[in-house]
Amino acid sequence: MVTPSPPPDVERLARDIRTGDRTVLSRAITLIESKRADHRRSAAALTQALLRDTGKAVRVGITGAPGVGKSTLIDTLGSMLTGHGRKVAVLAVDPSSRRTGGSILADKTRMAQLANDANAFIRPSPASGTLGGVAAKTRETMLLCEAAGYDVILVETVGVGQSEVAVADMTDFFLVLALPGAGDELQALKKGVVELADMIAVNKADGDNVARAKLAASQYGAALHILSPRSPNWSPPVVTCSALKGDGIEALWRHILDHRERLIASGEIAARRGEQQVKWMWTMLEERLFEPLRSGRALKAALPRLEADVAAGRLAPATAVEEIAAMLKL
Ligand SMILES: Nc1nc2c(ncn2[C@@H]2O[C@H](COP(=O)(O)OP(=O)(O)OP(=O)(O)O)[C@@H](O)[C@H]2O)c(=O)[nH]1
Ligand SMILES: [Mg+2]
Repeated sequence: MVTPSPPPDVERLARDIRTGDRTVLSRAITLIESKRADHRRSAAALTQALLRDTGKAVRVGITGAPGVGKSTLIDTLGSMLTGHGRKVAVLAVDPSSRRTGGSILADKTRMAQLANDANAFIRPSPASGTLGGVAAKTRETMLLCEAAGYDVILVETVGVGQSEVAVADMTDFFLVLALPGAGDELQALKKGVVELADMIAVNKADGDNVARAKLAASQYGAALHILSPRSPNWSPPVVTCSALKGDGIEALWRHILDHRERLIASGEIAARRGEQQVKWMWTMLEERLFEPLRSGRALKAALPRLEADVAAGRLAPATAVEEIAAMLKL
């Protein structure tokens, strides 16, 4: 296969990223996040140039209801890992408008240790957009971080909408955090999310909560038992931990490494990543194809009228599609 040679500045950027320079990495991520067509071409050339330097990290997705302790866990786990000599990148997928400039700051304060750690790199979620768009940017960012030498990637997403699926689709291990509580906690966790879980960790197992956390863990364990696991080589464990106190975090990481070892041996990690790459290609293409619908000014102006006419029965949907296709020159 012949790949068009990237413009020289991209080559230099790629070289500087490989040295692990954080300022360069941040600049490259900004390029990835840009919507400008020329930036997008450079960004694609950049990821292509770095492709062989990617893929070596342990990729972990972390989800759970707001306030369950995801950021606190990432801070504790991430600091433990940098203490082991790892380089940790923390990314996020949050397509909702929930998060504005202010809470990016809040995130950094909740990851106070990591935010000041030279071997950690924290990048907030790309600004709000479609889930597909936000997830695509986070995936590319993950690749850049790997090329820059980060060997653990932690991707946080809040348990709303479809963002968990997007994060499960870009990671090797999907960790679901839950809270200690009565049986109805289980109902609170969406079934679809539990099905994606490679492990459930009942967090805040400290102080008065320890017994309740253990009880919740055994209930989750029973519930997981009746679901068919994602991999024939892995039964998702249920653990308890305290992200705040650090209890159970070493054990949690050992499970992640154990999973990795087994799925590398069975070839599943490689197969899963291959499928993910193809899926990314299609989602990016979809995004690209829909782009003119969102950005074409004439079309954007015409869409409300077309929708209204279709809704009122004045215009057949098929005729509306013909009109739109003509405007898109399809
Ligand atoms: N007691 C106790 N409190 C915790 C623990 N982990 C987190 N918390 C507290 O729970 C609150 C929420 O923690 P975060 O880490 O911000 O939770 P999050 O899941 O990242 O929240 P969002 O990003 O808003 O969805 C904070 O006040 C934490 O101090 C824990 O293990 N034990
Ligand atoms: Mg958080």
